[in-house]
Amino acid sequence: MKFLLSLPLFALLSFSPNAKAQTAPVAAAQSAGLATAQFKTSAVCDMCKARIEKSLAYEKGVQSAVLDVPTKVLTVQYKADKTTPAALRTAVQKTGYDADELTADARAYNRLPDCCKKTNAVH
Ligand SMILES: [Cu+2]
Repeated sequence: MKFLLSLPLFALLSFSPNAKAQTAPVAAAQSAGLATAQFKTSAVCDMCKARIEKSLAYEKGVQSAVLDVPTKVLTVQYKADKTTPAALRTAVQKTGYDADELTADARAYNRLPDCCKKTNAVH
């Protein structure tokens, strides 16, 4: 009987440190306020990739920006209290590329090298 009574206590003692270890990283991610957004762009090559990633890296609140050339999808990790997906889309437009349904800023687009214009297929 004594053994049976001590079991739940033992279970509590041994499981609570584990529970803490599991929730800690989640809590840390939440307090940092990191969010992820993905945009379909009009990038066609590695030069576009470098241009967009560099441009987004200078945007306020951006943690990381990675463009996948074959799918043209830009994945941005950002601090949710510093910027918004709308602001990030605008940054992509100002770099000369489409972002989802938004069309590239015309002046920025015209400054792109010919090989980076969206009339070109992905290469
Ligand atoms: Cu390009």
